Amino acid sequence: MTGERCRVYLLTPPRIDLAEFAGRLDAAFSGGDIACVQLRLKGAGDEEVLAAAERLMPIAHARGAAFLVNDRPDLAAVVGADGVHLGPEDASVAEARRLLGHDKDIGVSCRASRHAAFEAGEAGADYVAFGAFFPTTTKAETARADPEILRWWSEIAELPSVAIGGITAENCAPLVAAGADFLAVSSYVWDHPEGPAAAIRALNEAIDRADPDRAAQS
Ligand code: TZP
Ligand code: MG
Repeated sequence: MTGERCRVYLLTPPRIDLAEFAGRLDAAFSGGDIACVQLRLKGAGDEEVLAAAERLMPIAHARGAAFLVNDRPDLAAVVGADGVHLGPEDASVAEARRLLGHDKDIGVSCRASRHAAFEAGEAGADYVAFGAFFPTTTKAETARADPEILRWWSEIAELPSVAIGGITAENCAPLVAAGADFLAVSSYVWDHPEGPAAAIRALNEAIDRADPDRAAQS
């Protein structure tokens, strides 16, 4: 397997205490490479999302990470985020593109659907997300995906893939080996007994162990 090294894509917890969480996000970055932070606050009002983005986006940018907003291309546009992550119940790629323009990243959750991934690619998405690969309590209703979908996608498409759902340093190797470009993680990082930096360190070590060829090339 060759290509760019697989990287960590970090989701916020669904609910946060903003002042406290800002410190935890900064701590996560001290554990090593994080490509992207997705603000994923469930049940939050617009003001809460906007305030969180204004506080957290500079932390991500200071470490060279992209900052994406979940569900809401309109709010992503207001705060000048780097993009948006869309699920099936959210705006279309076309609508998000209209709001965000061509320089921003639009990711689409395709669950375990090859058809959805084709459609997202044709609609102009910048990445497709597959999952959940493992049981998760972070999202109530999830499909279950097999790592084979990552292998299939990496063989037929140029568009990067994001693997999501219950991913840990202990279970991620088959996803990396199958060609995932990013591992999206939430509870593993925020619930890690040794803290978020230890979790990010363990994930990056696991990624490099799982694919030493790609690690060496990057
Ligand atoms: N979509 C499928 S699983 C999931 C989402 C947003 C949650 C991932 O969180 P965790 O805690 O890493 O399982
Ligand atoms: Mg959504």
